[in-house]
Amino acid sequence: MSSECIFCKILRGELPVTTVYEDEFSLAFMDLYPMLPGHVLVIPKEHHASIQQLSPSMRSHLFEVGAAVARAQMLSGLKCKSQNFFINDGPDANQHVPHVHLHVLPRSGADLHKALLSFMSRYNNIFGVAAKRRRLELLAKDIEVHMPQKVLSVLASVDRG
Ligand code: DGP
Repeated sequence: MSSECIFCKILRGELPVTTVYEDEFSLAFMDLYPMLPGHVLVIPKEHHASIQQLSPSMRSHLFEVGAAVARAQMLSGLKCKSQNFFINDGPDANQHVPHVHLHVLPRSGADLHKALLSFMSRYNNIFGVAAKRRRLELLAKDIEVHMPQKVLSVLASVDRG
């Protein structure tokens, strides 16, 4: 864990978060500055800035959780037929939070302009964080209900030894 990292602060319970899935290795939660409604981030509980520092089994686990999130987004009430999965890995690649995170962005086709616009303006918080968090909580409930109790992955068997 890193003392300054905001995602480590979330993991330690020092910052509020709207979670859709958690297991002993990872956490999936609503992006507070979503590019589109239902934007979820999946993080490892270990603090590492780059995917290069993760074990192969941890990288694979993040994508297993991401795939389960994508399925849950499609089953939820979201307008969502597809997803972008992406990782900004390093400052030159627009990584703002130096703790590995997989973006799972629900897409519905004609939403590219909306996504690009919110990418540029999402840190300008004109409606206030409280209202935003209420909206995120409603969306999260719709996603969380379709998540499996536990995502099956190689990690548990590999890393428990
Ligand atoms: P990136 O630019 O790839 O490093 O993405 C960082 C994401 O993290 C960005 O989409 C906004 C999100 N984010 C930043 N601060 C917080 C926070 O305090 N809580 C949550 N839930 N998301 C955050």
